[in-house]
Amino acid sequence: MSHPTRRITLGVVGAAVAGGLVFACRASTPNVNTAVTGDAASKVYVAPGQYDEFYAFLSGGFSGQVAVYALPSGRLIKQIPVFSQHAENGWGYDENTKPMLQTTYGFIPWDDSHHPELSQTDGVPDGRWLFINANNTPRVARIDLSRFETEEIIQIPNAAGAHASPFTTPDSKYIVSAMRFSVPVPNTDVPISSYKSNFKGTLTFIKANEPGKMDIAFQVMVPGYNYDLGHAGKGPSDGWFFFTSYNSEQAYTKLEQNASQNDKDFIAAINYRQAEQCVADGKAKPTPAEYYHNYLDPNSHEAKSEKKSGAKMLDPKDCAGLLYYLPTPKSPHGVDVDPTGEYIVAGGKLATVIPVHSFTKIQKAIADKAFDKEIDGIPVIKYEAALAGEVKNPGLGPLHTEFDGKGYAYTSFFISSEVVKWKLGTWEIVDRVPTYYSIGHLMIPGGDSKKPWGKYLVAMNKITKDRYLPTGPELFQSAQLFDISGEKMKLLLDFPTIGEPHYAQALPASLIKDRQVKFDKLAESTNPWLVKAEAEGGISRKGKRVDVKMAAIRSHFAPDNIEGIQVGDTVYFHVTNIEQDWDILHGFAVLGMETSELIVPGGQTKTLKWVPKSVGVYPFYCTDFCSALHQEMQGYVRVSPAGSNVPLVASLSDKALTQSARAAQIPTAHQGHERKGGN
Ligand code: RUQ
Ligand code: CUA
Repeated sequence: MSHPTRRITLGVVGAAVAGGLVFACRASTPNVNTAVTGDAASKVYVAPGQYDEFYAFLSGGFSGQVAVYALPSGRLIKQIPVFSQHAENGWGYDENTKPMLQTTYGFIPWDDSHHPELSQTDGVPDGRWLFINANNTPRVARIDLSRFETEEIIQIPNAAGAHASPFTTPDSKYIVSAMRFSVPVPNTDVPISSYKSNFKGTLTFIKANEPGKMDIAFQVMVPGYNYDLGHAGKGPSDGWFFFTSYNSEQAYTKLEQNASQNDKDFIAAINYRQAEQCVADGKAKPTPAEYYHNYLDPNSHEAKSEKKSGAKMLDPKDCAGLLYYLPTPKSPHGVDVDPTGEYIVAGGKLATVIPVHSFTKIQKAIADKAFDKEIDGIPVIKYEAALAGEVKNPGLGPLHTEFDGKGYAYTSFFISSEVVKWKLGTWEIVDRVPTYYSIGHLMIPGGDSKKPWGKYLVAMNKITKDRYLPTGPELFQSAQLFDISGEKMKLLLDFPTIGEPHYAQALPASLIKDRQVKFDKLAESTNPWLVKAEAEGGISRKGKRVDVKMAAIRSHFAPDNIEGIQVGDTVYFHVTNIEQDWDILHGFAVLGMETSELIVPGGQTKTLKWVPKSVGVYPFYCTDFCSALHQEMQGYVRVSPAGSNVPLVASLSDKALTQSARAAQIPTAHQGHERKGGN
């Protein structure tokens, strides 16, 4: 969902009223009852020095990032910058990571990240990677979970609004991306009113299982609806992918009304093995496409952008058995596949039931040709022919469903602001709890996989209101943790979140905590500006470009006095943190720079670009409190007029050397640090 506003909330409510539904708007009646039971505190209390049981990855929504929480404590333990510049550690500001945000639209400093997705092996999260989508300028990213760092971002061509993304196949061979906003494909200048004839959607399959080699495998051209969410089949339905769509009305104005006319929209069920076959048989058409692939090399810590072109586009008309539509009430949002792979559950925002499709019945309907009609070569399967059952009167505004692996499903209801627990197969409702307020996504550790770990459920709520001390007009979003180990769900904890989390993923900490990179080995770095020891620091000039190679170690920079820079020069500071120790980081900032600081982990080299505009002496310093003498970790750059004859010199001052020797027990060698005119 998009960023909720009062108006949108009331709009949906209005539609529900028009549909003759009666409900209580909990969001407008603050509930002072905290609804927790007596032992809640002990269930979320993780004693100082103890670890939590789960890592949870919540998308940042309009922050563009990923927030990592520990469960059950709800403690925020990391923000991973992905699609937005992050001044806190220089992501997207330093020369190393700027290429990560490159697209055919230029350098993009922000995006709207919705759905984190853990990589899987045999349908179970394996802790290797986390993928996440950028909704606005279509991209997907891969985060390496041994570093908690974004390593790869690929742009999706022929796409707009990459919302149904980046859900994975059970082997993470592919992740997908489908378009929330249909546009002309390829995009071109046409009247908006020609929507029906000119606007299309695409379903994109992205090769995902080789770090550094993510690429567009193939795309499927589909009618111009709004493709909203997706999930892969598993077990018997392995090889299939399911995408919801709304706006089968093909409205292009006032969608609120005009896209809410049809009783049913469609789930697109795609047999992607059939797609692979059709591509292999040469049935895909080469289509113009331009996109960027950006990769942060884990050995050099430098990102490179590569512009690529061309895509393979499949038309369902040319590939029989590729794609079917399942009529689904009404304006469906989430589509979730249960752990057995048999049931496909849809959350119809305006539906009065939760429809559940049966994979077995879909296969039979295809064999029997139980079709209503065909749309652009896509057979529409009869609703009843595919239906496993309906959960009746579940609540209002169903959005998303997760599973506990014990035969139960948990669905979020935005309008009636609650989580409803129901039984797969009998479709009976067994429990419901209110959420505070207006829940969007919900998440159970492994709850969309073949083997959910269960135990907890996190509700991610859109409206916070009175849950925390007020902070002016804008409040943080609120997550709530529930205990789902028993028959009845129990509220344990509220915790605030960063940005607007849409989806989340979680897995046991044991799957990743012992695989963490603690620092990079200097000996293995391939960074061209690496210095392995203080004596390797230096300075060089090529025309108006000056490169300074610098070592950072508790508690000084080497060199730390630089002269001979001139107005009109572009200076690159290449700072290597030569510490070989965990969690000893150094920062770097220089007076008047027009970018963020550098933050350099042990063994890495990072580069800051600086263009001094006037003469003077400019201090630089370490921004990360690294030692008792962190305040002494500083230096100076002298900037002279253009054409001046001050020689280019970089030196390590005696002062810094003596002090650092005291702090870090480095032998006091005074010589060998002075360099002139090159290194
Ligand atoms: S979507 S709840 Cu991306 Cu459901 Cu937000
Ligand atoms: Cu290095 Cu503070």
